[in-house]
Amino acid sequence: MLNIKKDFPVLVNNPDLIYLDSCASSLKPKVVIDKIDEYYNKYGVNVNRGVYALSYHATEEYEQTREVVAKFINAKSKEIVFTRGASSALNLVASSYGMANITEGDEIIVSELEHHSNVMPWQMVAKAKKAVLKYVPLSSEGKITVDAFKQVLTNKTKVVALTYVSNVMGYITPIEEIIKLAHSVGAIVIVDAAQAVPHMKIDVKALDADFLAFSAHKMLGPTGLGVLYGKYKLLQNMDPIEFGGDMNDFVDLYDSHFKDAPHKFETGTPPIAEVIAFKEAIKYLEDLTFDEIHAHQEVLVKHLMSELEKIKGVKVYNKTATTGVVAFNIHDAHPHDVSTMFDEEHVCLRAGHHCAQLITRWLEVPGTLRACVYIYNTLEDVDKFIEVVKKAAEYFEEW
Ligand code: C6P
Repeated sequence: MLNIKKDFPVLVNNPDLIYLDSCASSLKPKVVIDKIDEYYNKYGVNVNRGVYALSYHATEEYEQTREVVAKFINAKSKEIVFTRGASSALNLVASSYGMANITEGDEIIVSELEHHSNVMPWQMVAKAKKAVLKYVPLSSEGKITVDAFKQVLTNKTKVVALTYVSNVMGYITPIEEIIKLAHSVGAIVIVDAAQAVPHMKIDVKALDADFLAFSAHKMLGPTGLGVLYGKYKLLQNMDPIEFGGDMNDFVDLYDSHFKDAPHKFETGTPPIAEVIAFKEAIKYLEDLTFDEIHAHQEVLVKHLMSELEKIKGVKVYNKTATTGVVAFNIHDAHPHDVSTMFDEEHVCLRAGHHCAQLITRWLEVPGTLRACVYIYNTLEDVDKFIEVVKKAAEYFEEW
């Protein structure tokens, strides 16, 4: 089992804290915080603009992260676009690729497992272009299956936008087979990997994904930063959706010429400290190794699920999920009412629809409680969490 709480200042400074909200945002190890500190204390200047040594250094540190990210997912560095988060990355594809390539009658496939940021942008495209939005029917457990995907795939399908791991159900979508099928009808696939990248090794070439989006802050990195991977040919053929400083080669009175991808998508001063520090998060994860991360998580999830199952009045919605997400409710109590009991006991978890209202509606509940275990959690954390669940189950039974 991993034993790394000491690497996370928030856990060191709050020894009573049981942090089970890593799906919303993970905690950051000291190496990441130190790198942010180093940027502001030692060179703290803009990138790609200054013609002086400090600016060259900042630019070098910034571009090194692009290389580290590319290697991490087996892409080329020119295929990595830095964005404000997974949401911005997903919106960029819909607003640029979607608006330019979707026409009347085309079909776009999504699912009820999607986070709002991977469904709302396609609703906008479908409305604007008179295209048809289709939903993969979920299995009785709430999973996307290859067979169900085949039911909605047609020769009119142009775009498939699916989550790799749902932020509520935690199931892993069989995305590799789905991508093959989508490509067989000429559709492109956008993979929302925001909840996948923190937990599993991703190889965009092996997957043959056209686009893949994720956020730094869910995988030990800084906030305000995301990544859009795109096949270079697709990125090169796309127009930027924001215009301004540093994304152009020259600007004339009535026309301008953009830089090549990825730079044409990164206008304005980027989140420099965040990008620079992000590589430390990736190095930290890689040093732990995904084998160790899996093994650790497996023990925690098994223990958590088996203990929850024993408590009367607890309903778990995703019993077979393995990625560390557990969605549950206690009796018929509203998750927001229950969550205050967890807060009183220093247990951080999320309650509500988790910005994925379609799946809570599919589950026919107003929301769920959601506990997410990650690399720094321990069996003791799970036991303390279970104690609070027991207390809440007793309290709300009498309510
Ligand atoms: N989910 C959660 O608590 P941003 O907020 O842009 O970094 O990521 C958006 C996003 C996209 N896809 C999935 C699958 C996600 O889980 C998220 C973010 C957080 O579940 C905050 S709503």
